[in-house]
Amino acid sequence: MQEELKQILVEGLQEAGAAATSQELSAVRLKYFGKKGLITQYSRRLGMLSPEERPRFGKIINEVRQELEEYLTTREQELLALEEQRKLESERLDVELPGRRPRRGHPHPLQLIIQEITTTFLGMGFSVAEGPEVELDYYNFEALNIPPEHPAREMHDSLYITDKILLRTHTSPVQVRTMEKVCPQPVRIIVPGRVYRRDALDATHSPIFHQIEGLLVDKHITFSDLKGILTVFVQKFFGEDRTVRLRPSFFPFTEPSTEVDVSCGCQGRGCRICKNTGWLEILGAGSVHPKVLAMANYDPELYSGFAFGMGVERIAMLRYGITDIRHFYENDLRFLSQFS
Ligand code: 2NM
Repeated sequence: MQEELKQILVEGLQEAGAAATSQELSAVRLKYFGKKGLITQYSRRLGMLSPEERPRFGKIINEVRQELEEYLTTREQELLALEEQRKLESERLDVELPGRRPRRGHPHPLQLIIQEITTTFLGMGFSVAEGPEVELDYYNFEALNIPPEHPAREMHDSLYITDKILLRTHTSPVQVRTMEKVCPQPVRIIVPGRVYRRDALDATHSPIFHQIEGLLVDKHITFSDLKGILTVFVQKFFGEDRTVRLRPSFFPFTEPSTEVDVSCGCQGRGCRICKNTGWLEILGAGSVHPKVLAMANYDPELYSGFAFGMGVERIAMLRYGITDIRHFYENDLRFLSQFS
């Protein structure tokens, strides 16, 4: 019995030493000290011994129990410390690790064009004006000398909300509103914004697009002021080697009116972009019609001015060599990220 107990102790110490985790160690403890544990069973057998034998075996059992228990406790502390250390190691937080940078965005190509054109005009003393996209028929047409029979007023061009309210078809109503507001002060504004027309989407048309219009009203303003300002703009935007050409045209709100062309980058050699004409049509302009001035309360005998308007998409397509307007609205990053 004594030999058996010694053997149990040796095995118990060995198993406790081999336990790699506190969980494994608990299993060892159960095997020896549990309800049906090897040492527990010996303690129970003590009662079956004679009173003479009891003290001697009791002492041996107690010694074995004590030694194994002590070692289990020591080993448990070792393992718990080890596990704590491993846990801390795995949860280590490096407060000096650089953060993950979010991917940086960039302006949409149309916004880049709007910003660049706007900045050029700011440099010539213009300020930026903005106004509503849902507009009164009065500001969109009537105050601009567009009579009721004019084609631009027909339903196929405009998107009406009621018979007096529509989505603006150009940014000109902002210019009328500004004239009304600041009259009789001079006006020198640039108006970028979104406009709406009842057009089907194709490679060169979109029912929603962007315009930049300009307006200058003061005493003694002539057509040559218009040509001078537009030449500065064209040479800043397209290059110092470019020239402008004016062609007679018609707009209800300007008289006289003109189409403005910029000389092509091919320098007249002829290319696909200018269709071998040497010229690119970029905007419309003219002297503000006396009726338009008068409706905004300026005296046409004292004041004169010029206005111009351009399509942002068209300018962007010319600048970047883009052949389909729909690229601007499809939010495909393979397209957009080329303008970062
Ligand atoms: C254009 C062409 C010519 C224009 C005129 C006015 C206003 F309000 F002063 F009458 N705003 N914009 C204008 C003139 C716009 O776009 C092709």
